[in-house]
Amino acid sequence: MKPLLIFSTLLILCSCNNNKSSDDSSYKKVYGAPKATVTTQPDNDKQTGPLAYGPNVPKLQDGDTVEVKIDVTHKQFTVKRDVSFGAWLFGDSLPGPVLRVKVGQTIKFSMTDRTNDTAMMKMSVGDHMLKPMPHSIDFHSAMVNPEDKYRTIYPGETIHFTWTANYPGVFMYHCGTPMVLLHMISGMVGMVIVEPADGYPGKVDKEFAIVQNEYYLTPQGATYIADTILALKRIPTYVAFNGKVAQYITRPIRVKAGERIRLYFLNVGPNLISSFHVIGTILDKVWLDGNPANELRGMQAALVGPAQGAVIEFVLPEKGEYTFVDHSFANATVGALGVFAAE
Ligand SMILES: [Cu+2]
Repeated sequence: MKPLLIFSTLLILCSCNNNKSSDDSSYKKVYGAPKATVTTQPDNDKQTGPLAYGPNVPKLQDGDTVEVKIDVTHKQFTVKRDVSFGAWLFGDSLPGPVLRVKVGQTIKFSMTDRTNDTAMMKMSVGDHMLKPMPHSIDFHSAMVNPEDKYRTIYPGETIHFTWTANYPGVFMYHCGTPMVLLHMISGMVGMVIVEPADGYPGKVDKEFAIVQNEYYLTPQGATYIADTILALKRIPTYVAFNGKVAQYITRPIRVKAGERIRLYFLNVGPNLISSFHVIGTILDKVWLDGNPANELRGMQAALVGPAQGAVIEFVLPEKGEYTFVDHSFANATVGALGVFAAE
C-alpha cells in the first residue's frame, strides 16, 4: 500500500469512529415518515404534549412516541402597552409553545386551522388580518418530505403527521405558507428542544427558554398590522424576547447568585442576527444550535442567526441585576433586553 493511500484510509477510519456520543450519531436515525393525512371533520382535541410557554421549559415525556397537538388561531396580540396587532398564532401565543422531546422519540403531531372559529370571528369584526386563512407548520427538527408534511391546510382542516427526532438541538418551527415572511412576522414561530437521548450533559440549577423575534408593525386605526414592506427593508419596529417588548425589565427572571443557568435560546428572526450577551458575566458554555458536539467556551456573546438556536450555560457570580441583551445594539434599543435578578 502506498503511504498516501494508508494515510487516507486511516483518516477515513478515524472520522468514522470520531463522531460518537454527544451528537447522538450512534443513535439510528429515522429518515422520513408515513404520509401525512388531512381531515376535514371538526377536531375538538385540545392542545397536548410536552409543551410550555417561555421562559418556562416543559418536562420531557417518557416513551418512544409523544402525542403533540398545537392549533392555529387568529387573535389580537399585545406586544407592549398600547400596541396590539392582528396576529396569527400557534397555541394562542407568540411565540408558540415550546415543545421538548429527546433524540429517538417519534412525535405524533396534529394541527387544526381554527381561524374560522365563530367566536374568533365575533372578536375580530372589522380586522381583515384576522379573517380565516390557510396555514401550515414546518419543523426544523424533523427530516421528512416538506411537500407532504409541511403542506398548507385550510380553515377547519386538521393535518396529522409524524417525525422522529434525529439530532439534539434548539430548533425553530414556523408556518411555511406563502408569503412566508408575512406568516412569520404575524407570529407563526416557536421553539423545539430536542435533548440528546441521554439528556444534556451536566447538571444545572435552573432552565429557561427564550425566543427572540422581530416585529414589523404599521398603525391602522386604533391597532397595528404586520408590515411586509418594513420587513423587506429590515427595519424592525420592535425586537422582543418571548414576544413581549421588554417584559423581563418589568418582571425580571428570578434566580440565585451562583446557580448554574441553562438557557435554551432561539432567534426566529426573521431577518436579523442576534448577539446574545449577559451584562456582568461570561457564557461558560455555548452549544451552537443546541448540539453539545458544537461546544464553545468562555464566550462574551453567542452569535445566533435567524433560524438558529443555542444552549447557553452561565453563572451569575453575585447578588444583583444582570441585564441580558441582543448586543447588536439597535435590537436592544427597540426591545431586545431583559433582566435576571440574582438574589
Ligand atoms: Cu401561516
